[in-house]
Amino acid sequence: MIRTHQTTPFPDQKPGTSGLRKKVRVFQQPNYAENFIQSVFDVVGADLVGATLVIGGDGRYLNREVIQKAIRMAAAAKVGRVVVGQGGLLSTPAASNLIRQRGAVGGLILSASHNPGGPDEDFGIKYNIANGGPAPEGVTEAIFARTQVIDRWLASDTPDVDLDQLGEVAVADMAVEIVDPVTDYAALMECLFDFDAIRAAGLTVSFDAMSAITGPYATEILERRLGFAPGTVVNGMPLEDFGGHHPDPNLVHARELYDRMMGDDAPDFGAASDGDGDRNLIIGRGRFVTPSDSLAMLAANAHLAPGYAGGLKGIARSMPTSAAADRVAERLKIPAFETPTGWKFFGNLLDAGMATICGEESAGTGSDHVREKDGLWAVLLWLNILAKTGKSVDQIAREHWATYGRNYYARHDYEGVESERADALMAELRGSLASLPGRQVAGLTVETADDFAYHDPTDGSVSARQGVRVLFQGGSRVVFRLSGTGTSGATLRVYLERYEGPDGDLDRDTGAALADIVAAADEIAGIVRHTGRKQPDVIT
Ligand code: VG1
Ligand code: CO
Repeated sequence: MIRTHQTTPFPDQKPGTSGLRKKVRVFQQPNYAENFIQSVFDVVGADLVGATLVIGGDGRYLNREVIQKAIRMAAAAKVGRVVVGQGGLLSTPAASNLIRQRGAVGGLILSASHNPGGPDEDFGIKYNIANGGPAPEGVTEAIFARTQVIDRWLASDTPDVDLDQLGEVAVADMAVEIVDPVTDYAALMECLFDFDAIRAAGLTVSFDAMSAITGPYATEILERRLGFAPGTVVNGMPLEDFGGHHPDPNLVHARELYDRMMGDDAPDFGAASDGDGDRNLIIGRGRFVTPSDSLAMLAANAHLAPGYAGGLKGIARSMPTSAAADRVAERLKIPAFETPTGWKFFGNLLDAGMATICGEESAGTGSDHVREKDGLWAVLLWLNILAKTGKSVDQIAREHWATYGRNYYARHDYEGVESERADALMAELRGSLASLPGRQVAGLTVETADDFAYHDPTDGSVSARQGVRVLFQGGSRVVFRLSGTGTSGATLRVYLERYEGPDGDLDRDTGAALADIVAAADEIAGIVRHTGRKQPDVIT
């Protein structure tokens, strides 16, 4: 039987950069998750009837509970079949793949990605559309509008489903299919990459799954199918609270891996992924590769993998990501695209066949094989390149810079800033844009300054106010924007970049190379004055 439950709207259900993210306690309020899920279903509407819907999450605290709710609500929305990862688990890229393979109408991905998990931490819900990618802005805005007026949600009056039992059961008139979360994804990876070459290369690898979703995927693919030694995957068991850690693969939260890769007994290749498996950290023995550089180096060498042997159609990067990938596109004579932050802007370019590889400075890289960024994909493409060239990560990086020049790059995050202060900083900065060109700051001369607006070349849609960028003479740059994934206060992100040509000094310390840009950033935006912070909380 289908029951109607009365409810009232919550004012704060606006999806951010990547879905709705809130504290677990917020999601635990009566009707909170239901209101959002029902709003999604109301927006998708009749397309749900008889259709397939994929549901899975990164296994964090509340995952199973919300999946049970979503199943009952899908039955009430007359969905024909839901496909759920066993144990409620699906990495974000695996969910994207399942949506595409099953011809699903879309999917619910339950994750707060790199944010910590547990009863006092974060949870999230994201809706992906039929191409497997995050719902575009038009859809997320419609969902938000719906949350503001919702007055009822519907659910079948049925007991919980056993999420651990593979196979098919019925919930009201709907089929619930519990599938192995890894199998289809691992098969896709085997088509894209030369597993024989990787196996034969005799590389040593350390992969840190950060007690999050990639554990089972990495164990199956790296240890079982590619034959890397047992123990290659560390922290391989997904935990509801990620072992109390921040499942964010950066130099702060994956410090142990970094230290190991810089030590005497480092393996050839080190990598890590995040809570939901869509990010990657790449560190060769003695060589950290910035995500922006990784995108450029992967694009330059992708033809070495069977899935990309025919070449690339184009390269897309988010605006704050360094311009390193643009130089590769130029040499390959293919288009380069610059989109706002967040994977949802890449979907149209991939669907239109205008880009093949995409990436973000925040450790997200991916291709047209799915419509999400994909952590293990990046790891496997790197391994494929190392195996085919016989070179080390350090060698590949040095040769790349000697050809294209080097974009020294860092991101400074100021976390938990009072929202009013962060908004005041951005407002003042936006107000000063017109007066910036020609100004001398910290020995640099501002060439141009603007608030980035994206004009989607496929559908003509415009996304304005996507971050302030200040370009200096000589190709250095600073970008300012506020995070759209946090769950308390504001996070100011400051992206710093200096370009050094192939004949320049390619072996500098990044901090030293960026020092004058850091000083200029503070002078331009008044970071210390507005936030009261002398130092960023996280440097990546
Ligand atoms: C951050 C990153 C962005 C990424 C997003 C989702 O967004 O900067 O590049 O796409 O997280 O990644 P923001 O608005 O906080 O800067 V994930 O792995 O958290 O889904
Ligand atoms: Co993620």
